[in-house]
Amino acid sequence: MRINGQEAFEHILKASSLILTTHINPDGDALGSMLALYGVMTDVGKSVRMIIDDELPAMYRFLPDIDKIEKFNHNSLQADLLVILDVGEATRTGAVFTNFSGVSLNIDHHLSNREFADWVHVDETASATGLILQRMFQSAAVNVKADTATCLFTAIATDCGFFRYANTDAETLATASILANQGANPHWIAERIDEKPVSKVIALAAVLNTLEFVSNGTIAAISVTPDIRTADVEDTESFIDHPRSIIGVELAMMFKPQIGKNTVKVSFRSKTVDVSRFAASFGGGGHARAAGCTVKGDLIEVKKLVLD
Ligand SMILES: [Mn+2]
Repeated sequence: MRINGQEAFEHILKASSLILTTHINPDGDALGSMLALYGVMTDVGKSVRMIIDDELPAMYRFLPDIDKIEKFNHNSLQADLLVILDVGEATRTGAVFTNFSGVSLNIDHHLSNREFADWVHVDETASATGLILQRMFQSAAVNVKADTATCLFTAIATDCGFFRYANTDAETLATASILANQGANPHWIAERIDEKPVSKVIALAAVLNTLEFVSNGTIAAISVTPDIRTADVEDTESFIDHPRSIIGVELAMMFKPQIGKNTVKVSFRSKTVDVSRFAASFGGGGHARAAGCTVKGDLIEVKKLVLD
């Protein structure tokens, strides 16, 4: 059932025990939103656990309380309420959703949201799930501490490319200002997000060597071929920003074969076309300007299929 933000927050406040989760391959919005809600709810005395069915990317280690996140261990999960943040469909939680017996609430901003939870508060106009949470905190007059502001600022800033993507609107900027007032340090957060190990720069150079164009240069594709060492490079997602930035390119794609599986992860970024519908036609989803899917086959097969 679709509910509004106030109703969603009331459900959270009514529960005495909460499990928070988010999507596999967690990004800044996923982790920042989960940690912000964790901070606010533990402050009011609730029993709160954070569980993700995946590893945590090292680049977000600076986020307060990130060490409290548990990796899903396939035990069945129980709490008054499962809050699923920044997730548009159940399988994106890994096996967390299916192993939880109880009532679930989904707070999200994905255009492709499938409304799988008992209660769903989805606002696809919000630039980040962190923005939706900050709206709830503000309207409930929650005292947002500096650590929580840092988590929310990271959530919002990373989902809008540090206020450069098409989803950056007046509310996004106004909210960032409020969070800066509440103790988030934009420069410090940007430095933490931007710094990277040398292995990542070397992997990026190799990936950019695979750059190719189709459709008269309006589509640019890069591939994370298996020979490119990315074992210690967890976040290759940002590599797609390079082909996307090329003059004349309307649609950027990145192909990444998944080791040990006969599947390829495909990411899409666009300047004007709706790629969420395109990704959905391959069983994926996302946002209008940023989406992705996982397609069966090897790199050559999947590239041909998608580019055709
Ligand atoms: Mn998000």
